[in-house]
Amino acid sequence: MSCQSFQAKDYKSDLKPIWCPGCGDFGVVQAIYRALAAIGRPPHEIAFVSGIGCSSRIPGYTTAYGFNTVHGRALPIAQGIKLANPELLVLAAGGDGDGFSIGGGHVAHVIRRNVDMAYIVMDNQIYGLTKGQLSPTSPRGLASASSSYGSIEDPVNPLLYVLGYGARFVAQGTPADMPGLATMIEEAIRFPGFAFVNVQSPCITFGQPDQQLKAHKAGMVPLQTIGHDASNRIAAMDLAQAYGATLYTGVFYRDPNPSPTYGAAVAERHRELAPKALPRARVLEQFVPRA
Ligand SMILES: Cc1ncc(C[n+]2csc(CCOP(=O)(O)OP(=O)(O)O)c2C)c(N)n1
Ligand code: SF4
Ligand SMILES: [Mg+2]
Repeated sequence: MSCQSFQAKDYKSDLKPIWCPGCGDFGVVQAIYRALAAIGRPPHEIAFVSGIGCSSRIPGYTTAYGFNTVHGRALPIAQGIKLANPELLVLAAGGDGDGFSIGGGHVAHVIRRNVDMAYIVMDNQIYGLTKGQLSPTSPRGLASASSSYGSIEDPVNPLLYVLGYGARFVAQGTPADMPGLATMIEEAIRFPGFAFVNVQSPCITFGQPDQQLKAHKAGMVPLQTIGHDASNRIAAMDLAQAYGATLYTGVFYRDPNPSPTYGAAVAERHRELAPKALPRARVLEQFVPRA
Protein backbone atom coordinates (compact mmCIF):
# COMPACT_ATOMS: atom_id res chain seq x y z
CA MET A 1 0.00 0.00 0.00
CA SER A 2 1.18 3.48 -0.85
CA CYS A 3 1.61 6.40 1.61
CA GLN A 4 0.86 8.95 -1.10
CA SER A 5 -2.11 11.17 -0.36
CA PHE A 6 -4.95 11.57 -2.85
CA GLN A 7 -7.52 14.22 -3.56
CA ALA A 8 -11.03 13.85 -4.95
CA LYS A 9 -9.82 14.89 -8.42
CA ASP A 10 -7.40 11.93 -8.50
CA TYR A 11 -10.38 9.54 -8.70
CA LYS A 12 -12.07 11.42 -11.57
CA SER A 13 -11.44 9.94 -15.01
CA ASP A 14 -11.19 11.82 -18.30
CA LEU A 15 -14.49 10.36 -19.51
CA LYS A 16 -17.24 12.98 -19.62
CA PRO A 17 -20.47 11.59 -18.11
CA ILE A 18 -23.30 11.25 -20.61
CA TRP A 19 -26.01 11.39 -17.92
CA CYS A 20 -28.81 13.93 -18.55
CA PRO A 21 -27.95 17.35 -17.09
CA GLY A 22 -29.33 17.38 -13.54
CA CYS A 23 -29.29 13.58 -13.07
CA GLY A 24 -28.74 12.68 -9.41
CA ASP A 25 -25.95 10.29 -10.38
CA PHE A 26 -23.62 13.29 -10.90
CA GLY A 27 -23.88 13.94 -7.17
CA VAL A 28 -23.29 10.27 -6.35
CA VAL A 29 -20.04 10.11 -8.29
CA GLN A 30 -18.87 13.35 -6.61
CA ALA A 31 -19.61 11.81 -3.21
CA ILE A 32 -17.65 8.70 -4.20
CA TYR A 33 -14.62 10.81 -5.23
CA ARG A 34 -14.72 12.53 -1.82
CA ALA A 35 -15.13 9.27 0.08
CA LEU A 36 -12.24 7.64 -1.78
CA ALA A 37 -10.01 10.67 -1.18
CA ALA A 38 -10.79 10.49 2.55
CA ILE A 39 -9.79 6.81 2.54
CA GLY A 40 -6.73 7.46 0.40
CA ARG A 41 -6.22 4.12 -1.35
CA PRO A 42 -4.56 4.63 -4.76
CA PRO A 43 -6.92 4.15 -7.72
CA HIS A 44 -5.10 1.02 -8.92
CA GLU A 45 -5.97 -0.72 -5.63
CA ILE A 46 -9.70 -0.20 -6.19
CA ALA A 47 -12.03 -2.41 -8.25
CA PHE A 48 -15.36 -0.77 -9.09
CA VAL A 49 -17.99 -3.15 -10.49
CA SER A 50 -21.43 -2.31 -11.85
CA GLY A 51 -24.27 -3.88 -13.81
CA ILE A 52 -26.13 -2.17 -16.64
CA GLY A 53 -28.19 1.02 -16.44
CA CYS A 54 -27.57 4.79 -16.46
CA SER A 55 -26.22 4.50 -12.90
CA SER A 56 -24.05 1.53 -13.82
CA ARG A 57 -21.93 3.78 -16.04
CA ILE A 58 -20.37 5.12 -12.84
CA PRO A 59 -17.12 3.08 -12.71
CA GLY A 60 -16.06 4.59 -16.04
CA TYR A 61 -16.11 8.06 -14.51
CA THR A 62 -13.54 7.05 -11.92
CA THR A 63 -9.86 6.19 -12.22
CA ALA A 64 -10.36 2.88 -10.36
CA TYR A 65 -10.27 -0.39 -12.28
CA GLY A 66 -13.84 -0.66 -13.57
CA PHE A 67 -16.01 -3.49 -14.79
CA ASN A 68 -19.39 -2.63 -16.36
CA THR A 69 -20.72 -6.18 -16.29
CA VAL A 70 -24.14 -7.63 -17.19
CA HIS A 71 -27.54 -6.34 -16.00
CA GLY A 72 -28.02 -7.60 -12.42
CA ARG A 73 -24.66 -9.32 -12.10
CA ALA A 74 -22.47 -6.74 -10.37
CA LEU A 75 -22.53 -8.54 -7.02
CA PRO A 76 -21.39 -12.03 -8.10
CA ILE A 77 -18.54 -10.53 -10.11
CA ALA A 78 -17.53 -8.15 -7.34
CA GLN A 79 -17.49 -11.09 -4.89
CA GLY A 80 -15.26 -13.10 -7.22
CA ILE A 81 -12.83 -10.20 -7.53
CA LYS A 82 -12.67 -9.76 -3.74
CA LEU A 83 -12.04 -13.46 -3.19
CA ALA A 84 -9.38 -13.61 -5.88
CA ASN A 85 -7.57 -10.55 -4.52
CA PRO A 86 -8.61 -9.75 -0.94
CA GLU A 87 -6.24 -6.76 -0.85
CA LEU A 88 -8.40 -4.78 -3.28
CA LEU A 89 -10.94 -2.25 -2.11
CA VAL A 90 -14.06 -3.51 -3.88
CA LEU A 91 -17.02 -1.27 -4.66
CA ALA A 92 -20.19 -2.37 -6.42
CA ALA A 93 -22.87 -0.02 -7.74
CA GLY A 94 -25.93 0.10 -9.95
CA GLY A 95 -29.57 0.98 -10.22
CA ASP A 96 -32.70 -0.10 -8.36
CA GLY A 97 -33.64 -2.30 -11.30
CA ASP A 98 -30.18 -3.81 -11.50
CA GLY A 99 -30.01 -4.50 -7.77
CA PHE A 100 -33.57 -5.42 -6.78
CA SER A 101 -35.16 -6.77 -9.96
CA ILE A 102 -32.94 -8.93 -12.16
CA GLY A 103 -30.11 -8.94 -9.60
CA GLY A 104 -32.26 -9.18 -6.48
CA GLY A 105 -31.43 -12.83 -5.87
CA HIS A 106 -27.75 -12.05 -5.41
CA VAL A 107 -28.27 -9.55 -2.62
CA ALA A 108 -29.22 -12.16 -0.02
CA HIS A 109 -26.11 -14.21 -0.72
CA VAL A 110 -23.55 -11.45 -0.51
CA ILE A 111 -25.15 -10.45 2.81
CA ARG A 112 -25.13 -13.93 4.35
CA ARG A 113 -21.50 -14.41 3.28
CA ASN A 114 -20.56 -10.97 4.59
CA VAL A 115 -18.15 -10.29 1.73
CA ASP A 116 -16.12 -7.19 2.55
CA MET A 117 -17.33 -4.62 0.02
CA ALA A 118 -19.60 -1.60 -0.27
CA TYR A 119 -22.68 -1.70 -2.52
CA ILE A 120 -24.17 1.62 -3.62
CA VAL A 121 -27.60 1.54 -5.24
CA MET A 122 -28.76 4.63 -7.11
CA ASP A 123 -32.45 4.29 -6.44
CA ASN A 124 -34.47 6.49 -8.83
CA GLN A 125 -37.62 4.31 -8.72
CA ILE A 126 -37.52 3.87 -12.50
CA TYR A 127 -35.66 2.13 -15.33
CA GLY A 128 -33.77 5.18 -16.61
CA LEU A 129 -31.59 3.72 -19.35
CA THR A 130 -34.45 1.98 -21.13
CA LYS A 131 -36.57 5.14 -21.00
CA GLY A 132 -38.88 5.08 -18.05
CA GLN A 133 -40.45 1.69 -17.35
CA LEU A 134 -41.54 0.58 -13.87
CA SER A 135 -38.73 -0.54 -11.62
CA PRO A 136 -39.05 -2.71 -8.50
CA THR A 137 -38.99 0.40 -6.31
CA SER A 138 -41.59 2.40 -8.32
CA PRO A 139 -44.46 3.48 -6.10
CA ARG A 140 -47.92 1.93 -6.48
CA GLY A 141 -49.97 4.03 -8.89
CA LEU A 142 -46.98 5.31 -10.93
CA ALA A 143 -47.90 5.89 -14.57
CA SER A 144 -44.87 5.00 -16.66
CA ALA A 145 -43.85 3.77 -20.11
CA SER A 146 -44.88 0.27 -18.99
CA SER A 147 -47.85 1.22 -16.79
CA SER A 148 -49.98 3.79 -18.62
CA TYR A 149 -52.82 3.41 -16.12
CA GLY A 150 -50.62 3.34 -13.02
CA SER A 151 -48.70 0.57 -11.32
CA ILE A 152 -50.82 -2.03 -9.55
CA GLU A 153 -47.82 -3.40 -7.57
CA ASP A 154 -46.32 -2.46 -4.24
CA PRO A 155 -42.64 -1.44 -4.38
CA VAL A 156 -39.75 -3.41 -2.96
CA ASN A 157 -38.38 -1.67 0.13
CA PRO A 158 -34.57 -1.94 -0.36
CA LEU A 159 -33.80 -0.96 3.24
CA LEU A 160 -36.07 -3.59 4.78
CA TYR A 161 -34.95 -6.11 2.18
CA VAL A 162 -31.30 -5.93 3.20
CA LEU A 163 -32.02 -5.54 6.92
CA GLY A 164 -34.29 -8.59 6.71
CA TYR A 165 -31.44 -10.66 5.27
CA GLY A 166 -29.16 -9.56 8.09
CA ALA A 167 -27.08 -6.79 6.48
CA ARG A 168 -24.62 -5.42 9.00
CA PHE A 169 -24.32 -1.87 7.64
CA VAL A 170 -27.29 -0.10 6.05
CA ALA A 171 -27.52 3.58 5.18
CA GLN A 172 -29.53 5.89 2.97
CA GLY A 173 -28.47 9.19 1.43
CA THR A 174 -29.27 11.77 -1.20
CA PRO A 175 -27.03 13.98 -3.33
CA ALA A 176 -29.11 16.87 -1.90
CA ASP A 177 -26.90 16.38 1.18
CA MET A 178 -23.47 15.94 -0.39
CA PRO A 179 -21.37 16.00 2.83
CA GLY A 180 -23.74 13.48 4.44
CA LEU A 181 -23.64 11.21 1.40
CA ALA A 182 -19.84 11.32 1.10
CA THR A 183 -19.44 10.52 4.80
CA MET A 184 -21.80 7.55 4.71
CA ILE A 185 -20.11 6.12 1.59
CA GLU A 186 -16.75 6.50 3.34
CA GLU A 187 -18.16 4.74 6.40
CA ALA A 188 -19.60 1.96 4.24
CA ILE A 189 -16.23 1.38 2.58
CA ARG A 190 -14.45 1.33 5.93
CA PHE A 191 -16.98 -1.08 7.47
CA PRO A 192 -15.42 -4.55 7.82
CA GLY A 193 -17.96 -6.60 5.85
CA PHE A 194 -20.80 -6.07 3.41
CA ALA A 195 -22.17 -2.52 3.56
CA PHE A 196 -25.21 -1.23 1.71
CA VAL A 197 -25.98 2.40 0.81
CA ASN A 198 -29.29 3.24 -0.83
CA VAL A 199 -29.00 6.59 -2.56
CA GLN A 200 -32.16 8.42 -3.53
CA SER A 201 -30.69 9.61 -6.83
CA PRO A 202 -33.29 11.49 -8.88
CA CYS A 203 -33.94 10.69 -12.53
CA ILE A 204 -34.58 14.18 -13.90
CA THR A 205 -35.97 12.85 -17.19
CA PHE A 206 -38.37 10.06 -16.18
CA GLY A 207 -38.67 10.51 -12.40
CA GLN A 208 -41.42 12.13 -10.34
CA PRO A 209 -41.23 15.74 -9.04
CA ASP A 210 -41.42 14.58 -5.40
CA GLN A 211 -38.29 12.50 -5.99
CA GLN A 212 -36.12 15.40 -7.18
CA LEU A 213 -33.28 17.08 -5.27
CA LYS A 214 -35.32 20.13 -4.29
CA ALA A 215 -37.94 17.90 -2.65
CA HIS A 216 -35.20 15.85 -0.95
CA LYS A 217 -33.58 18.96 0.48
CA ALA A 218 -36.87 20.18 1.88
CA GLY A 219 -38.14 16.84 3.18
CA MET A 220 -35.15 14.78 4.32
CA VAL A 221 -34.92 13.81 7.97
CA PRO A 222 -31.33 13.06 9.08
CA LEU A 223 -31.43 10.13 11.48
CA GLN A 224 -29.10 11.84 13.94
CA THR A 225 -31.71 14.58 14.42
CA ILE A 226 -34.27 12.09 15.75
CA GLY A 227 -31.91 10.37 18.17
CA HIS A 228 -31.84 7.05 16.29
CA ASP A 229 -29.54 4.42 17.81
CA ALA A 230 -27.79 2.85 14.80
CA SER A 231 -26.76 -0.20 16.84
CA ASN A 232 -30.43 -1.21 17.22
CA ARG A 233 -31.49 -3.42 14.30
CA ILE A 234 -35.17 -3.50 15.29
CA ALA A 235 -35.31 0.30 15.56
CA ALA A 236 -33.64 0.45 12.13
CA MET A 237 -36.27 -1.87 10.65
CA ASP A 238 -39.02 0.18 12.20
CA LEU A 239 -37.70 3.38 10.58
CA ALA A 240 -37.03 1.59 7.30
CA GLN A 241 -40.77 0.96 6.99
CA ALA A 242 -41.11 4.65 6.13
CA TYR A 243 -39.31 4.05 2.80
CA GLY A 244 -41.25 5.94 0.10
CA ALA A 245 -42.99 8.15 2.67
CA THR A 246 -40.28 9.80 4.80
CA LEU A 247 -36.77 10.30 3.47
CA TYR A 248 -34.63 9.30 6.44
CA THR A 249 -30.94 9.84 5.74
CA GLY A 250 -27.90 8.52 7.55
CA VAL A 251 -26.91 5.18 9.00
CA PHE A 252 -29.92 2.99 9.82
CA TYR A 253 -27.88 0.11 11.16
CA ARG A 254 -24.24 -0.54 11.96
CA ASP A 255 -23.51 -3.87 13.63
CA PRO A 256 -21.64 -3.03 16.84
CA ASN A 257 -19.98 -6.48 16.82
CA PRO A 258 -19.19 -7.18 13.17
CA SER A 259 -18.93 -10.88 12.29
CA PRO A 260 -15.93 -12.29 10.44
CA THR A 261 -15.89 -11.43 6.75
CA TYR A 262 -16.14 -14.17 4.15
CA GLY A 263 -12.47 -13.63 3.26
CA ALA A 264 -11.44 -14.16 6.89
CA ALA A 265 -13.59 -17.31 7.11
CA VAL A 266 -12.03 -18.72 3.93
CA ALA A 267 -8.51 -18.00 5.22
CA GLU A 268 -9.37 -19.68 8.53
CA ARG A 269 -10.68 -22.79 6.73
CA HIS A 270 -7.46 -22.94 4.68
CA ARG A 271 -5.42 -22.84 7.89
CA GLU A 272 -7.54 -25.63 9.43
CA LEU A 273 -7.22 -27.84 6.39
CA ALA A 274 -3.56 -27.18 5.62
CA PRO A 275 -2.20 -29.96 7.90
CA LYS A 276 -4.59 -32.46 6.29
CA ALA A 277 -3.82 -31.40 2.74
CA LEU A 278 -2.47 -34.10 0.44
CA PRO A 279 0.86 -33.39 -1.23
CA ARG A 280 0.28 -31.79 -4.60
CA ALA A 281 1.49 -34.88 -6.48
CA ARG A 282 -1.10 -37.07 -4.69
CA VAL A 283 -3.90 -34.60 -5.54
CA LEU A 284 -2.87 -34.59 -9.19
CA GLU A 285 -2.81 -38.38 -9.22
CA GLN A 286 -6.52 -38.39 -8.45
CA PHE A 287 -7.45 -36.17 -11.36
CA VAL A 288 -4.86 -36.68 -14.08
CA PRO A 289 -5.17 -40.05 -15.78
CA ARG A 290 -1.92 -41.99 -15.95
CA ALA A 291 -0.54 -42.47 -19.42
C1 LIG B 1 -30.29 -9.27 -19.22
C2 LIG B 1 -30.79 -7.90 -19.55
N1 LIG B 1 -32.11 -7.63 -19.41
C3 LIG B 1 -32.57 -6.39 -19.67
C4 LIG B 1 -31.71 -5.43 -20.11
C5 LIG B 1 -32.25 -4.06 -20.46
N2 LIG B 1 -31.97 -3.10 -19.44
C6 LIG B 1 -30.84 -2.38 -19.45
S1 LIG B 1 -30.73 -1.30 -18.17
C7 LIG B 1 -32.24 -1.81 -17.60
C8 LIG B 1 -32.86 -1.21 -16.35
C9 LIG B 1 -32.12 -0.03 -15.84
O1 LIG B 1 -32.73 0.42 -14.64
P1 LIG B 1 -31.90 0.56 -13.32
O2 LIG B 1 -31.13 -0.65 -13.03
O3 LIG B 1 -32.82 1.04 -12.28
O4 LIG B 1 -30.81 1.67 -13.70
P2 LIG B 1 -31.03 3.20 -14.12
O5 LIG B 1 -30.93 3.24 -15.62
O6 LIG B 1 -32.35 3.64 -13.63
O7 LIG B 1 -29.91 3.89 -13.46
C10 LIG B 1 -32.79 -2.80 -18.39
C11 LIG B 1 -34.09 -3.44 -18.13
C12 LIG B 1 -30.36 -5.76 -20.26
N3 LIG B 1 -29.44 -4.86 -20.64
N4 LIG B 1 -29.93 -7.00 -19.97
S1 SF4 C 1 -32.49 8.95 -17.95
FE1 SF4 C 1 -32.68 9.50 -15.77
S2 SF4 C 1 -31.22 8.14 -14.70
FE2 SF4 C 1 -30.69 8.14 -16.89
S3 SF4 C 1 -29.11 9.73 -17.11
FE3 SF4 C 1 -31.10 10.68 -17.56
S4 SF4 C 1 -31.75 11.54 -15.60
FE4 SF4 C 1 -30.15 10.06 -15.14
MG1 LIG D 1 -33.31 3.00 -11.79
